[in-house]
Amino acid sequence: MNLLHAFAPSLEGRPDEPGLEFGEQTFSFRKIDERSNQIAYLLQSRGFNMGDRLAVYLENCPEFIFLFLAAAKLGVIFVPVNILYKEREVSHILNDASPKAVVAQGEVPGHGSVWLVSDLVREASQFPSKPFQSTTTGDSIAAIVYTSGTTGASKGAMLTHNNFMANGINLTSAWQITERDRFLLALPLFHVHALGNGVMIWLITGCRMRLLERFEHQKAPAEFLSFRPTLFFGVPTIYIRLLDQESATARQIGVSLRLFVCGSAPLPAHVLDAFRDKYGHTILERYGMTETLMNISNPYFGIRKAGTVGLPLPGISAKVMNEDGTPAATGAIGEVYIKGPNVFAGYWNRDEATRQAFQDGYFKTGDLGFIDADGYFTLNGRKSDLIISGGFNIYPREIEEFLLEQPGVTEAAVVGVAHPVRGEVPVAYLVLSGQADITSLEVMCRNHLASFKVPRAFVTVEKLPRTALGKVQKHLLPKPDFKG
Ligand code: MCA
Ligand code: AMP
Repeated sequence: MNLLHAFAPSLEGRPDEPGLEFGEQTFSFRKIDERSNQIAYLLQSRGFNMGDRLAVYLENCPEFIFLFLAAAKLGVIFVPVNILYKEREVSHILNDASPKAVVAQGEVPGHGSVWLVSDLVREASQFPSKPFQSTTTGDSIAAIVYTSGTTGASKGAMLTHNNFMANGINLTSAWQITERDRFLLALPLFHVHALGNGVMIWLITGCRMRLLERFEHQKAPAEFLSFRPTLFFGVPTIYIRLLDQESATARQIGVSLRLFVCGSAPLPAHVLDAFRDKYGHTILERYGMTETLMNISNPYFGIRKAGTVGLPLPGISAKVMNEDGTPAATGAIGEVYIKGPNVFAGYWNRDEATRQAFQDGYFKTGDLGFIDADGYFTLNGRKSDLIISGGFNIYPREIEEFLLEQPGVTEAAVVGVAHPVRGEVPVAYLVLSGQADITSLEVMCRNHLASFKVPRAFVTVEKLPRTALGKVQKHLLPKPDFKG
């Protein structure tokens, strides 16, 4: 079975229902299926074969979804690229994945030959919309999604059709999603939160989805009030932004809602409480990763414990392990290990990294946590010094390496500092020689790094505090106080 079998009850079973809204456009499930058939025939005519990669560098738009479906039909591997990425970050992904084409709305930083989505749509309209006979199987790779790499360069996680299906079917049942839901999706489709959760639950259940180009906190209330969704997925920054709404608006939004889900970064318990007071709903927090899709979730029925990520989803084994490979006792902190049909097939082109990521069939998440007496998991940070800002991941090492390439920077340390809205933001601590200045360093960062990776403060220090072995003691660096 491949993803199209899981989507058949919607694409074929509810052909005349309005499946997707985007701006003024509405697409029935039949139209969605036909558009993706046309693109699949077009890609085939361009010589795309099973296993070839197709990269997309697109803001949220219906074509993003049609392309994903077309690739799934053809067995082509879909490679979504974060549109906030600049030349340096995009080049790494495109060199690594070596796609046969890159589809974009305009220029792609540092990449010459782009297939404009407007041209692609025009060309596809010349192709038949009849069903496309797919030979893709559950073990075929559906997508390679790049995750921020601990060593500066990101790695491509290979996710199979079965991974996506297991995740989508699990969430549909765990969160009681049905064709009667109205789903508002404002998260970027290039990450698995929107693609692996949002698109899956929508196409598996055949509910109605309104897709937004992005979450804009000034415009979001109007979208809620006009679409009246029953279901919404967000990252903590989105829920913190929603707390700015007047109580009357919040109540009105809350009336139509059935379920608010949060993930991708820790949801502070005070936000969950304030949101409940304002919107009348207890946010359901869950935990996942690009490599595993969703692992652990607070229950739909039952207690949603603030500060925890809940219980392992059906069919998923989760355990907490000590450094020495023994299981941690109840309440003791260790590394979270995951096994199940949701776990990826390995890193693209990186056998050694793949081998190191697993132990006895379990994926070692790098997340630290503990299990309480009721079996609920609580996360306590990461083994590495990953920063999560607004739900986007940042590895300090990547920014440090970039800063050290700049003339006059002799030492650099990047640290995540608490921020009331974004959760954390990166701050750079620098030892400079005569020729460097902060203003031009900031401009360099803005020009070469995705906006969320640009340090929100640059602090010059005479030297970085180090241990006797030379390791930077990041906790000793003075932290600026961000007010939001
Ligand atoms: C953020 N920015 C964007 C977008 N999102 N620009 C274009 N398109 C976007 N979709 C940039 C802005 O240019 C701005 O840059 C900065 O980010 C913050 O924007 P702002 O308008 O102030 O937004 P905000 O109110 O702070 O909210 C940002 C956001 C965004 C909407 C929460 O960070 C976001 O969409 N986050 C979701 C990321 C996500 O889906 N992660 C899932 C990863 P500047 O600062 O330069 O002005 S998957 C995952 O983690 C696992 C599997 C899991 O568990 O889900
Ligand atoms: P990514 O590599 O973008 O898939 O991000 C995955 C990481 O996000 C996980 O390894 C966690 O560190 C973090 N994460 C996801 N959901 C949560 C959550 N509910 N609470 C805390 N951290 C989370």
